[in-house]
Amino acid sequence: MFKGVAEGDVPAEVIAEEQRERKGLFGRLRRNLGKARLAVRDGLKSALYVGVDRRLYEQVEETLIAADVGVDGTIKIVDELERRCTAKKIEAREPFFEELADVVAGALKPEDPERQRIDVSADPSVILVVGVNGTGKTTTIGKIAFRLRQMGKTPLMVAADTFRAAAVEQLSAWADRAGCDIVKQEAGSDPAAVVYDGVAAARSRGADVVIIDTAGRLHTQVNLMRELEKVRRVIEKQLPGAPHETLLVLDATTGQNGLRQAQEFKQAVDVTGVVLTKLDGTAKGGIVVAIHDSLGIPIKLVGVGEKLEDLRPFEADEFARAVFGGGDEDGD
Ligand SMILES: Nc1nc2c(ncn2[C@@H]2O[C@H](COP(=O)(O)OP(=O)(O)O)[C@@H](O)[C@H]2O)c(=O)[nH]1
Ligand SMILES: [Mg+2]
Repeated sequence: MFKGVAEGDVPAEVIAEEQRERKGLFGRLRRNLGKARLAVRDGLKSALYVGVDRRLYEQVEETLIAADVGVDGTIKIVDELERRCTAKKIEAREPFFEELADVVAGALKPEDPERQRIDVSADPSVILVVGVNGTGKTTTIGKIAFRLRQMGKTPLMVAADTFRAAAVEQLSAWADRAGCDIVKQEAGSDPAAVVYDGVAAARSRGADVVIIDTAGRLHTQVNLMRELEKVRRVIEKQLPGAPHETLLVLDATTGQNGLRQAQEFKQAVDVTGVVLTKLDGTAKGGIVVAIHDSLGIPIKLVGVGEKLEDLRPFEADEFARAVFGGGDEDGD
């Protein structure tokens, strides 16, 4: 999940629990996507007699679009699928689905696998967390801090969502739960000033990872996007090389709108990774393909619930197999 934390630092029971949970999660995703999967399979029954034909590809296309993969990504995937199936002379259902999952997984992997991990190797590392209101930024920060604590790191939260007093209180509650320090000022303060304080505090208190919460903003709110650019500049100036990560938090249930958000945030603050939240409650995980395919932003983490432990590294192969893949087993 993190780059800069030795694998040996992660307690074995944490890893075991994660593997158990992941099976359940992808099983759930499979069930959520059941209808789309069944539609493809029903179509396939008749298609089986005539092999892998045009109708089948059209059905796959519809499924991908229904899962929010987006038109461009869908076309690329189906073209590649067709090329491979022709080359390998694939005519039966199972190998066809296997190939589909493989192509989707390929569309989700950055060339350098290291880019899929959160870089916390600098000391201190700075993670800036951005996104639209209600996507799960504050919750995700709590989860990340908790994971880092489990790995023996000393995170420090910075409450730069100064819009509402409640936002600062909410982050403080997560800091308590995760067992880490927080830097905050009264509501209404300049977020850039809070961030400046936060980075300075990390250095003086010896914290390793600074995690910055920001106010939710719509990608269409020009002034608020400027404010975010300013926050970023302040960090850059104070600590060359920072922020080491700028994570965009996206709500998986919002579908195609997520792609527009990603475009705008990427332009303003150079997003290094996406955290896809609420994957526990949707059948629309396909948006990750659209984001990775058209913007080249890797998906780094997924949120699978409202609790401290409900954060997972994103695994392209498992994800693709759960959502689009072959096999009839339920996954759990
Ligand atoms: N089911 C589910 N709910 C989540 C997840 N992440 C966040 N939430 C919920 O989404 C709501 C908004 O979260 P919050 O962190 O306040 O969003 P923010 O406005 O971006 O800071 C809260 O009710 C969270 O409990 C997740 O992965 N799964
Ligand atoms: Mg918040």
